[in-house]
Amino acid sequence: MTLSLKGKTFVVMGVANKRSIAWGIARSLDQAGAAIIFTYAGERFEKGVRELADSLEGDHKYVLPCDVTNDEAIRECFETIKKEVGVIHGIAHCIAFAEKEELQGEYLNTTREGFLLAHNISSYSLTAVAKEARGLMTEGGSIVTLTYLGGERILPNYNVMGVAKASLEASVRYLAGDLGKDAIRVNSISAGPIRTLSAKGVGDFNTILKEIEEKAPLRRNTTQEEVGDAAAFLFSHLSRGITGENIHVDSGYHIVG
Ligand code: NDP
Ligand code: KAL
Repeated sequence: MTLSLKGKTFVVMGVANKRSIAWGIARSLDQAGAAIIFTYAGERFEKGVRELADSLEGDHKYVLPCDVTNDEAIRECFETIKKEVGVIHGIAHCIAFAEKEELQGEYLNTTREGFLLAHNISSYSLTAVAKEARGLMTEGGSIVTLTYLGGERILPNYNVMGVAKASLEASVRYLAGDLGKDAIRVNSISAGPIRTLSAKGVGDFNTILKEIEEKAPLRRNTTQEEVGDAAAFLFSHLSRGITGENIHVDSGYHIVG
């Protein structure tokens, strides 16, 4: 990869382990020479994220807690970043959660609690983070979030997460509308299925992957690296005219069927 992000700093939210899509983004950013600040939610992941950060080429000092359900935690996280680093140039928001029980059977059975939790963590968090990060992107910026085709179409079992992704994709457009005057762009990447911790326990994941191999224009599944490189593009000057967009990095599967 020839793209250079030297001298730029990005916050990568949502590395749980080496399979995380956020980790693919971090590796692409690292290869491009960027500085990375990692945030995590679960304390049990802190040590692992620190070790992963240390395994990269660049010297990425900061691994900070940031539970996105907590406004105070988000504020503290970005205050620390402001104090320690000052200016940032973008954020990779790679965060979603819904209770397991909501991710099977009929969408109709979604509970009020399950609906609100999924929307809180998977959609509202982007807005909450953008609000705190705006003041740190004084040289312009790029915010990238991750979505899935289930936000545009009904897909089995995705259920409330599909509705949350639709809300996330609409938030991308409204945030792009608000932040464009500050030279901050906001886009999403709609990734094809990748076997991560979140995807674990999904009964028919193999069937989903096989169908993509058979039907997607590129006849193969999506990799973390492909998503990472698309994110690096969205973080770079090369994408300066793009905002409010949803780029599918899914071997072209979204145009089929
Ligand atoms: P991972 O399980 O690796 O990452 C999910 C992340 O969400 C974890 O790091 C987790 O942090 C974080 N998270 C959950 N709750 C909170 C919270 N309250 N505050 C902060 N972070 C939280 O899975 P993926 O890499 O697959 O998921 C990343 C994104 O990619 C998600 O938005 C997902 O919907 C999207 N996506 C995934 C696809 C796939 O096939 N895997 C396809 C398309 C989109 P912690 O572990 O610290 O709790
Ligand atoms: C149609 C697909 C099949 C799977 C159905 C739903 C998947 C929803 C994704 C959602 C993020 C998964 C969870 O919230 C899992 C959670 O209930 C349990 N897991 C955890 O708590 C782990 C430990 C932590 C790290 O996970 C999180 N998220 O915090 C969708 C497939 C084909 C594609 C996927 C996986 C899309 C996606 O959005 O992730």
